[in-house]
Amino acid sequence: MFKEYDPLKNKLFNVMDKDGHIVNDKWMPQISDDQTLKAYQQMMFARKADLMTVSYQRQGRIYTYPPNYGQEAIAGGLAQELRENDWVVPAYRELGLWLAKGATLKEVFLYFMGYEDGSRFENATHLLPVSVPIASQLLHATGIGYEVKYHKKDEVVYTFVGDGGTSEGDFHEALNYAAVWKVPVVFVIQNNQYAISFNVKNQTSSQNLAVKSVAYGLKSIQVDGNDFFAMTRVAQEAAKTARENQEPVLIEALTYRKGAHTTSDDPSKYRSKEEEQEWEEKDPMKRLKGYLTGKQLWNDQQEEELDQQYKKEVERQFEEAENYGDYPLEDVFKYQYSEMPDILKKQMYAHQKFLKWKEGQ
Ligand SMILES: Cc1ncc(C[n+]2csc(CCOP(=O)(O)OP(=O)(O)O)c2C)c(N)n1
Repeated sequence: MFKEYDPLKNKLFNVMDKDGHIVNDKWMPQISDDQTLKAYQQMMFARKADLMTVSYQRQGRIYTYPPNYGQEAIAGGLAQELRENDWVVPAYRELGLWLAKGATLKEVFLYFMGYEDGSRFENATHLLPVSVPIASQLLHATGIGYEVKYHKKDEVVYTFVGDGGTSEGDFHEALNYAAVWKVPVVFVIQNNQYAISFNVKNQTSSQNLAVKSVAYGLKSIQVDGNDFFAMTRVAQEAAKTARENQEPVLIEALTYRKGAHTTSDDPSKYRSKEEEQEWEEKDPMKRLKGYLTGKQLWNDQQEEELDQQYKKEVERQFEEAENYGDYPLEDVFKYQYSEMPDILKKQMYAHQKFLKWKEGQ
C-alpha cells in the first residue's frame, strides 16, 4: 500500500465514493457488516455529543470547545485497530478517539469546564490528556514509542496533529527521532484545511503533507479522511507496520472542519459558502450512511430513534458534569509537579489571599 500510494506520486487513497459506493475493491478492509454498523453508531454518538457541546457553550454552560464536526471518520477508522494497551497521545480535537479509548463524555465535559479531573480518565488506559501547545504532544508520543520498543511491549502509539502543526519544529524533530530509532508510532495529521483562519495552501510549499516523511525516512500515505473504509484500511496497514516491523508511519488524513476552530471563532470571516458546500457533499457520515442504507443495514427511522437515545445520554452526562461541585483552588497548582515546589506554593498562597480580599470587597 505504501508503495502504491507513495506520497511523491500525490495519489490520494480512497475506497468509497461520496455516495457510499465502493470504488477501490482491492483495498476494501476486512470488516464485517456488524462492525461497520457499530462504527457508524459510534461516529453518530461522537457527532451528536459534539454538536450538543457547541450548543451548551452557546448557552454559557461550558467555557470553550474545539468542534470535531466533519472529522468523525478519522477516529472511526482508527478505532477499529485500537487495542486496549495502545496509546493515544492527542492534541485537542480527538473526541472520537477519547471515547474509543474509554474516556467518558462526562470527563471530556469536565475538561472543558476547567476541572483538572477532566484529565484523569477513570477507565481509559494509555490515554494522555489534551495538549494545547501545538505539536508538543508528538515528542511525548515518540518518547513513549521509544519506551515501548525498549521494553519490547506489544503496543502501538497513535498521535495526532493538525495541518498547521506540521510547521512546528516539534513535528520535524518527532518524525526524525521516530524514524532514526524505529519506534512504533503512528503519526496522524488531521488535515482539516485550516489552522484557525489560515488555509493549508499557505501552510507549505510541499505537494502534500504526507510527503514530509520522505526526508526523515518513514512510510507515509495521504488518505481521504472522510472515507471510513479508507481510514480503516490505512489503520490496519499502519498498525501492522508499527507493531510487527517496529517502524513509524505518517498518515495525512484529508478532511474538513465543518464547525468553527473553537467556540470563539467565526469561520464565515475566512471561508466561502461554496467551499463549505463542496465539502458537505463529502461528509463522512453521509457517505457511510449511504453505504449502510444501500445494503439495507440501516434506515432513517432507526437513525431517528438512536439519535433521540443519544441526545438523552449526552444530556445525562452533561448534567453530571455540571453538578460536579466546586472547583478546588489548589487544583490549578497541584498537578504540575509530584511535589509542589516553593515557588508554586507561594503563588498559591498569594492567590488564596487575593480571593479572600476579593470576597471582602
Ligand atoms: C505552540 C502554539 N502556538 C500557537 C498556538 C495557538 N493556536 C491554537 S490552535 C492553532 C491552530 C492549529 O491549527 P492546526 O494545527 O491545523 O489544528 P486544528 O486546530 O485545525 O485541528 C494555533 C495557532 C498554540 N496553541 N500553540
